[in-house]
Amino acid sequence: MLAPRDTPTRQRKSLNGLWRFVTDPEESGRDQEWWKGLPPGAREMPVPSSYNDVFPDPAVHDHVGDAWYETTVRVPASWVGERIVLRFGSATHRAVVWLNGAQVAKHEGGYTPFEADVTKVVELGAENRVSVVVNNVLTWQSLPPGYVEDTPDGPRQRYFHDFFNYAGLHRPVWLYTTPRSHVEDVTVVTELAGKTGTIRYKVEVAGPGALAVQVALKGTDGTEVARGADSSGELEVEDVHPWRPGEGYLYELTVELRDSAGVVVDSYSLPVGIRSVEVSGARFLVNGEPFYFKGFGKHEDSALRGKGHDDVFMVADFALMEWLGANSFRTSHYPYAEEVLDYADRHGVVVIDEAPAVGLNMGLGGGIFGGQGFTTFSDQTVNDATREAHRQALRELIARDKNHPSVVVWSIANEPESDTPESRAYFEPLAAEARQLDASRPVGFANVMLAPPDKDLITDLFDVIMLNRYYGWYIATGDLAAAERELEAELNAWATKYDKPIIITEYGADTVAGLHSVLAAPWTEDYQVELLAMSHRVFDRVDAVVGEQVWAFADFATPPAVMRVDGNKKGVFTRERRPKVAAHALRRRWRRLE
Ligand code: BDP
Repeated sequence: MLAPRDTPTRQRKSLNGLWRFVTDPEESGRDQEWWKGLPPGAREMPVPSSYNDVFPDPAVHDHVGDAWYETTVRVPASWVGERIVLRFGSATHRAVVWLNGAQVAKHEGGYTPFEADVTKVVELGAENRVSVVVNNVLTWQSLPPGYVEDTPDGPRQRYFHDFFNYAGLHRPVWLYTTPRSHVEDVTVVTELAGKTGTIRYKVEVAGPGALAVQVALKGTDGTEVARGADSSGELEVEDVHPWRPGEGYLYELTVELRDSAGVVVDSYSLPVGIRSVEVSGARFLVNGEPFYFKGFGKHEDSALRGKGHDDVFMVADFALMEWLGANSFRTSHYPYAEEVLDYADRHGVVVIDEAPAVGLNMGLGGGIFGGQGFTTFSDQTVNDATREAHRQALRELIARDKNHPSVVVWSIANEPESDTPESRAYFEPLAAEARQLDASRPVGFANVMLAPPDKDLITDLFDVIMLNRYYGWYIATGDLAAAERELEAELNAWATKYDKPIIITEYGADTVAGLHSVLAAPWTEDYQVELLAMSHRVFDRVDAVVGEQVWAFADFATPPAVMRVDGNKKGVFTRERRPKVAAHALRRRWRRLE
């Protein structure tokens, strides 16, 4: 799926700003046709943002069910003759969209974009009303899963993941044009052999008329370096300037559609980084060279905005990662905004791109304690319909992100149950699906502590081993000597069982900023520093470990829980992005200052 861009043949208009907003606790909006106009009492709500934390109002913060958004947009009269598309970066977790009272889109899944061709519905040169109902309910068939409990005080959303169930219009909303006959999609796969780069490309065209496809590749100085005259083919780039970790060199691939007179009908430009990714034995190779992941599991999370995309936080987070010497992160536990991947592409940051499949494990509590009292896989819980939703989420993730050079691994789930025959039956087709959708990138999942190598039943289906490990925190709490022994024993067991690279995708300790103790005690900044140092000693002793991503980049909001102090405090930065002492320690290691 192409991102909307301004090109010589396309225009965009942003719908970001203040929309009208109302929650619908009685679920009456659909019956009363609120797409014809919101009832009195609607408030103003910023888009993009989560709606939960903007008002000091528990009825909004803890709302379960439908919430309505409405805005108006003046569509330029000059857009006559164009195809006009309304596009949402995401709507969490599902939405129905109307334009001028006509339903134009319906989408399930809170972290991927969707769009509607509104050419026939839009009124040119006039105000148009856009109405959206978003619904935040999590069920056993949604990703992530959850269920609603009816209580005497109203419905309560329960779920199995450790971050707050933020909802709303989290990402930019656009109205954009394309010509009637247009570039519908472009796919690129790149390879690197010595000084020669190869781009295999495929262009999909939609609309009337037989049009010729031409593609041209330019370097950053504007020089054309390769050209193709077919809807699919291979471009060879001699003396290539590769995309590499730390340097996001991007060529520009311009796709043009021309009519029989040679007139350009549509033009679309895609940034392309030429790089290769490969797993070879227990090594992870980028451009043929061993790559070591240094970085974080993150969240889209900040005060007031919740999961709303925010350029200030995005740029600041990347800047802090660079300051630390981090080279990578995982989009735990859902696909992040497209703007984030564009930024990673431009700055040479490596990304493990994760599907919104978190909480598929009833052996885990909100963090890691205690079971939930359900069976994970059953007719009543995670079932075939969930797997279909999961398959669809993978399709949409890969369709959106397949062209990003920064993305080097697909993570198809976080900490799912993976030690039962049912889990194998569930994941085998999904791993195959991911490979079929994109054969060019390794596929993995983040394994949970409950499924060490003697219990896990699915790792053979994947290319990389990604481990979330809490030695020194959830086990061997406060005993770093025992933690060191046990962590090393487990990593060696993985390395003995499989000839695959191991990426530690989570390790860390909850840390209250400002809390210190002489003898490093859990929850203090001193303990976080020592736990990370202990982990690093072990990683450095196990050859198969090819990466370390600390949990987490910053403190983040969770549902209320006895193990959470105003949210999850495993951040190396506070939620406001102030460093804890561990940030300085990581910087010394990752920038090799010690
Ligand atoms: C892991 C999860 C992550 C949690 C973390 C924790 O993958 O989402 O936030 O543990 O407990 O189980 O802090």
